Amino acid sequence: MSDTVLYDLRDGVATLTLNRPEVLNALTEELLDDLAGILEAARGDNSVRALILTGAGRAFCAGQDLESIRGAYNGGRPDFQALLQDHHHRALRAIRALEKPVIAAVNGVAAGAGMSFACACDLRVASNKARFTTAFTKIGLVPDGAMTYSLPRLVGLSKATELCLLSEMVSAEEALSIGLVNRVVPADDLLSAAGDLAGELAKGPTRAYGLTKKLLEAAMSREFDDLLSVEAKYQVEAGATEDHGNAVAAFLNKQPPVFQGR
Ligand code: LHQ
Repeated sequence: MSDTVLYDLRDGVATLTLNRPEVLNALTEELLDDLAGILEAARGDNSVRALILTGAGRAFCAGQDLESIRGAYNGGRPDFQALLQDHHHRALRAIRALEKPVIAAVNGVAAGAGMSFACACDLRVASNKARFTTAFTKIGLVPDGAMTYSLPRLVGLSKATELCLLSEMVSAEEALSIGLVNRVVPADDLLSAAGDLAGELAKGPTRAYGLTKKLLEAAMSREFDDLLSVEAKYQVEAGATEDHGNAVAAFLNKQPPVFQGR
């Protein structure tokens, strides 16, 4: 594997760093495949209980690397279908399929598919230097990277429509005020703030977190009664975990719970 994505695992927290800082961590097929491979491996790795996705250098991610597909415009067009389906989608699906919390630590600009990746994560902690732009319409494209799925869910349809049509740059402060990010911290504190949050989650009931993530996803597209059935099914599963049994016992003994992630 190349070094387009750096990987660090400590105390249950895996940090994935997009690592093409000279081009603002723009996405190539190689980077997307590396990212997908790491995420897919993390899925079955019990030592990983929370993840952080961030960028090296001054940017989070500037979206698709337009230089890498420059040649395809010589008398033609890139194979959008293959690029999206075989590379972008594999990495996005890997984030959503992870039954563990994934935090985007947005250190700088997040543009186009870079913003889509930030939105695909479960939580977003932003540096005060972070900026967001959907960017797609600036180059005559529609939003991709499931932006039209995630953005309206985060900020509502009206704001998502504005951001997708106008592609204006959104500051970290505005991102916080519209619910696009969960927290904004000083740039120098970003990794420690994201690390603290991920560390807290890594010590939590991993199975319940994974099921909660799936339940929230299901809730967006189900009828009320249908959702109650899904909820009961997942509660049966969460209720059968060692973590649940131990936490109830700890509560009854007036002790703090200790979660093992199983
Ligand atoms: C870049 C990029 C970049 C290459 C900065 N590529 N080099 C999916 C499938 C198929 C096709 C198309 O797209 C998609 C999904 C998408 O993601 S479409 C959207 C693609 N992204 C963009 O359109 C954003 C393009 N970048 C920008 O608008 C700016 O660079 C932003 C606003 C992100 C940051 O602006 P600045 O802070 O002023 O930085 P900069 O523009 O000076 O960039 C620094 C360097 O990074 C520069 O290279 P240089 O050699 O001049 O230092 C840029 O060329 C390079 N870079 N984005 N996407």
